[in-house]
Amino acid sequence: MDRFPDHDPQETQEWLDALEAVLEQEGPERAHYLLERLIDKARRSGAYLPFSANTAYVNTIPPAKEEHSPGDHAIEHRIRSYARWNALAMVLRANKNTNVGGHIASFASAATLYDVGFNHFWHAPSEKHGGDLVYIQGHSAPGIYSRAFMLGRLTEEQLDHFRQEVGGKGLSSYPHPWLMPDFWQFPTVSMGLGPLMAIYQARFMKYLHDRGVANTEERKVWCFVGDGEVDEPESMGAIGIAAREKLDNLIFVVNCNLQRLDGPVRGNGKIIQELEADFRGAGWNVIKLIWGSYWDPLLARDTKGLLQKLMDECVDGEYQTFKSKDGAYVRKYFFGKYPELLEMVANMTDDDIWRLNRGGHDPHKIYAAYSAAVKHKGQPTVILAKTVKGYGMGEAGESQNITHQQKKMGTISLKSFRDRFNLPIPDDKIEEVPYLEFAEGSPELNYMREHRMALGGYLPARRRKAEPLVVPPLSAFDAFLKASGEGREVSTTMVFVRLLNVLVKDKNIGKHIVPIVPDESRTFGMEGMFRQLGIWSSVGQLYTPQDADQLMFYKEDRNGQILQEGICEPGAMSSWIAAATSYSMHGVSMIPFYIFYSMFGFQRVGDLAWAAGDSRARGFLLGGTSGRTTLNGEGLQHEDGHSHLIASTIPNCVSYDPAFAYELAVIMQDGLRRMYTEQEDIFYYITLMNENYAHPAMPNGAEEGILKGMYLFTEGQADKETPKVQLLGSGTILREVIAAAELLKQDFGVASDIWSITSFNQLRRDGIETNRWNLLHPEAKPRLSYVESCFRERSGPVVAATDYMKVYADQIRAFLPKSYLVLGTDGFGRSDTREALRRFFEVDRYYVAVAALKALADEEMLPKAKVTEALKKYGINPDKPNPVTV
Ligand SMILES: Cc1ncc(C[n+]2csc(CCOP(=O)(O)OP(=O)(O)O)c2C)c(N)n1
Ligand SMILES: [Mg+2]
Repeated sequence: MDRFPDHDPQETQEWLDALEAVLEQEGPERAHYLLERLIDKARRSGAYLPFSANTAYVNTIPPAKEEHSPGDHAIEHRIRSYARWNALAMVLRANKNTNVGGHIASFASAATLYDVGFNHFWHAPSEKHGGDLVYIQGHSAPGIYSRAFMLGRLTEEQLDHFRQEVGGKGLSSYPHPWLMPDFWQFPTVSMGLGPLMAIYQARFMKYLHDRGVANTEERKVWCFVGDGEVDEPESMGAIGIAAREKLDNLIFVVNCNLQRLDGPVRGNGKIIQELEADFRGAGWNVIKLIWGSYWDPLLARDTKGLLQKLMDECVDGEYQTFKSKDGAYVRKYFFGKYPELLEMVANMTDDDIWRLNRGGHDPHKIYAAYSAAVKHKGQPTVILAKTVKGYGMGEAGESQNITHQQKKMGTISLKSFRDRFNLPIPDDKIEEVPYLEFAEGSPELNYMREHRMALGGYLPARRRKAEPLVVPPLSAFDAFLKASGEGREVSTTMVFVRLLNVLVKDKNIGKHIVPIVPDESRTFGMEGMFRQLGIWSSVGQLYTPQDADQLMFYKEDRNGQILQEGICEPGAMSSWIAAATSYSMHGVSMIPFYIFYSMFGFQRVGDLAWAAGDSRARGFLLGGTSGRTTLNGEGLQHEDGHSHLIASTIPNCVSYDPAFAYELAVIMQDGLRRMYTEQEDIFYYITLMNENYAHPAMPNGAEEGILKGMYLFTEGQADKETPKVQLLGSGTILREVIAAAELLKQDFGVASDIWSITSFNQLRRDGIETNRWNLLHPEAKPRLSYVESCFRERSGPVVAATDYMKVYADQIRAFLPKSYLVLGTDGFGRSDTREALRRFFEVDRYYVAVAALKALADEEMLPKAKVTEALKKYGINPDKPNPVTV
């Protein structure tokens, strides 16, 4: 308001009095209406009124509108105090003997926010309710364990093994479903992924409901977010989507303790005000939960708005400093700014002033905010709760910049913590930091149990399996196992789309398929599915599509099956994770197929792919237009030569680079079986290409090799005198290898065995496993890796060529008894024809032939002059610059 000088205070007062009268007699809704009309009138008359999404720095819900908690507050306080202590104890104890780290201050600030949720709001899955989903902030894990311990869900021994998981009794540092598959549901500790995944989870629940797959109506997604965490673009980047999709099943709780790891979040500003404007601007329902009940009488007496003015003026850096000091300091430096306010608190002691609490520590206010949030319709809700980082830690960390990593507390601090929370620990035991439990039959334990039972059971808890699905046998894909026939040249992408078409029509699993595309359907020839399956939209289609008169028009539908994500790979990946973990979160397996430009896959959303592994996701990722030379024309940013390498870093990601239709059919069928019938916690990454060619029939008995990673495609005919090579090819480059074998035979009389390598990644995994076994069983008969067993009775050097970096094929070197020469596409891509690119990157048939001759020459099976002859014959300049350097 200071921006506008008041030229006529009397007139101002008249308007304010008029408003006051409306508020009193007709209520706030009428007042709101009149104000909106006045603003509208002013704007229509040409006045420039810039939008402000901010309200005063006070609670959104006034005391008179607060819904009262039905809980027993004394009992809840005791429960919470024990929870605080145990959380702290497990970190201190874990660090006494080992140096494994842990966090105290985050949960200390959030304890009441969690406690109210556990006691009153969060449903576990039961007969009556599908269960709420709670994304817990990673660094609050000790507090969650602490509560589970008090309920008898975890033992003291487990608590003592916090962050010491190797022996099998430990507790994960953070929420990791991979490591604690019955407990944690969502991996959240990589900042920003929790909020992003929660938004798409809430959206996916609406999708499931609209499609009639699962009833998700009463269920909510709660997501706890750190105020520092909102710095991540992933945290804030999708909030507009949540509002647009009207996700009223979504509640964010931002724990605004004003600090992150190094220091203040917004020392010079106010994080709550900043977020209020961001979320309101995006269309969210915003509930500010700033001040606790002890402030209510002061605010009620603040008729001139001076206290509110001071609250507005004070920045977060100051608010943090206040809570690191004491009541006398707050009196002097906060209230002391205005003599009237100093007067207002004159009859309060310093202790009274210190007790003025923040909203996020007040169970009554939290209850009121939560109950308003769960009732709100038509919008997602964010609760901005102001708290104190390290609450209760006193001089050991409360509101101190160092507090985030504080994992030690001296005896004096522990004693004052004990006294502050009235904990029954005698002085002579304090240094042991004993865990506290409520005795069987105590009112506190009964209270905790009864409240959880009323809400359906314990949380967090994770479901490991759903009903298995009956997946089609390989014979359902019979058409793909035969040769495509003369003139029927198709890409593996087209083959995939046809396979998907078979699957969506399958009577057992058709309904479970979730095709996910980030605005690339036309790129992959999937536009036919728009009409056939429909694009899911919660409002259906409110317009006549431009192409309505065409067979394959752009159809949006409430029952649509396709998730069209727009140009948002992190969002598409989050949808995929929601679908891929649906077996656990919703008790019904979904089969997501997310297809993307391989270059905008793992390297764009790598950390989400890692979280998918941790989440035990089951589904298919399809890297379309894969390879450095196979996507002609697109150039450096599009041509991918390394996604398989990134895929190989995720332990439960199974990856393949098939060349032919039957390979893809075999791989997909087996993936369906493993993930949805056997319910293995793995997911698939399969690369697809856009090069059209004819597909041969499946060689007899090739299935096993296709799945293991290699099989003999054709055998070279050779007598004893004929030199022989083993040629390995992957993806479309297999076709260059096949052509190279022809050149070798015709031009140099060399015979080749040709192997199709469907996965160098899988071959390496098998080899590593075999070597490991041999290492640990030195006197047993050594086992052979699959690669070794393939080449045991084969002669001639081995040459491999792929459309990826050389290191991809190089992965099996250790398991090859012979010399091994690898061709690959290291370097930046560029646009040109496939032919020119393959020559440039030295992976075309001529280079394969030259490499084979060189390998034979190295083994003295051919004179070196033959290699020179081939270079000349195929027009290869030996002084051509290395493609990596240009
Ligand atoms: C992507 C990512 N970057 C950095 C970190 C390291 N880190 C862990 S906690 C933290 C500070 C968190 O502050 P805030 O979000 O405010 O949470 P608080 O502990 O204050 O509740 C940081 C930087 C991380 N876990 N994830
Ligand atoms: Mg913080």
